[in-house]
Amino acid sequence: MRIVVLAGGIGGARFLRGLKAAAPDAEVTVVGNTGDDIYLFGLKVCPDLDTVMYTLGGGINEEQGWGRLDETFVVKEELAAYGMEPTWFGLGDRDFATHIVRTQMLDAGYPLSQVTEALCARWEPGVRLLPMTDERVETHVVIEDEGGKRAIHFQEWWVRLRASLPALAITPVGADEAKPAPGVLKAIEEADFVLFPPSNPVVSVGTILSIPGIRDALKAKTVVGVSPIIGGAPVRGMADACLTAIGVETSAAGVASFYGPELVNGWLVAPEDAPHFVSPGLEPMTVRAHPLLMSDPEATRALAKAAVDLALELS
Ligand code: GDP
Ligand code: FO1
Ligand code: CA
Repeated sequence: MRIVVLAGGIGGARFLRGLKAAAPDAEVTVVGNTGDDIYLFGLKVCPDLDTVMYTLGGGINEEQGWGRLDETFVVKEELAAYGMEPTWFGLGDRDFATHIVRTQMLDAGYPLSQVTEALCARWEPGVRLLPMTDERVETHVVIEDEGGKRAIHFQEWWVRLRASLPALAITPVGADEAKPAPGVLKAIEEADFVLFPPSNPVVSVGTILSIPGIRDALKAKTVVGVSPIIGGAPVRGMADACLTAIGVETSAAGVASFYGPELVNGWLVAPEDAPHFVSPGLEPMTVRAHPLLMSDPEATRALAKAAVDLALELS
């Protein structure tokens, strides 16, 4: 069985861990979001690719959901002592090594897809991890403060401001001109089905879908998604602020309509959301209730199995 998963960071990575347990013999290709990527101190940081790689490779800080296990922050403190900015992004010492290797390889001329493969040779995530594109795409957020309206990097809005200022617009800068990374379209074409984990619909899955060619390739496929929204709120993080920015209601039905029945064929919602699932125009989508909290390995495996079962039924 060949499965493609479009993944962001924490929600994507945890779901993938469940998928590996639910379908141990499947060949899984992950198309990872790189719109969150940021250059810091001259280094290329790819938070979502790293979150998937560390989570599946056993190197993640479990409580936090991102960054390394047993991390120390000596370099961060030393940079701050020199007055280096930004100080609001917490890069740990172990994590720094990943960004140094990545940047050195990129500077030597390797595309991000090959660099990611090289990093994964150490972590052995048990999936093929591809960036959505080899080109630079950065999600920017338009905010308005005392200084007027301006666009800032997504990480500054998310991490420094904690989405406290409303996003007036969220744009994946560079996406229009970007191409899917080598192997992405082929993996989709050859997949038995495609899964959308409960990743952020706007700045994770939405960003991947903004790369020309990916959405069209998915239209020929059975796609099953898992709602990241339970009872009108994200399970973690501030996805509600992203949905509000693009005029989508923060609900399982709101996210389903955002993807649309022409893209998503099956949709898993929490049992408490199923009775309220009002879906004008969504009839072609098969909606199924299943506990959606990835609270422990067994619940996560069962959720991934429900997604696989629904996809097999619909293919
Ligand atoms: P990020 O890049 O680290 O923000 O991670 P993703 O984009 O992959 O996933 C973020 C989304 O995961 C958030 O919108 C959360 O609501 C969702 N999420 C996190 N944990 C769970 C969970 O246990 N169940 C479900 N259904 N969604 C979750
Ligand atoms: N998220 C934070 O909220 N604060 C941080 O200081 C932070 C550092 C960080 C370092 C490496 C990395 O891979 C991820 C990191 N994240 C941090 C998480 C991440 O940037 C965001 O949660 C996602 O990109 C949002 O989708
Ligand atoms: Ca992310």
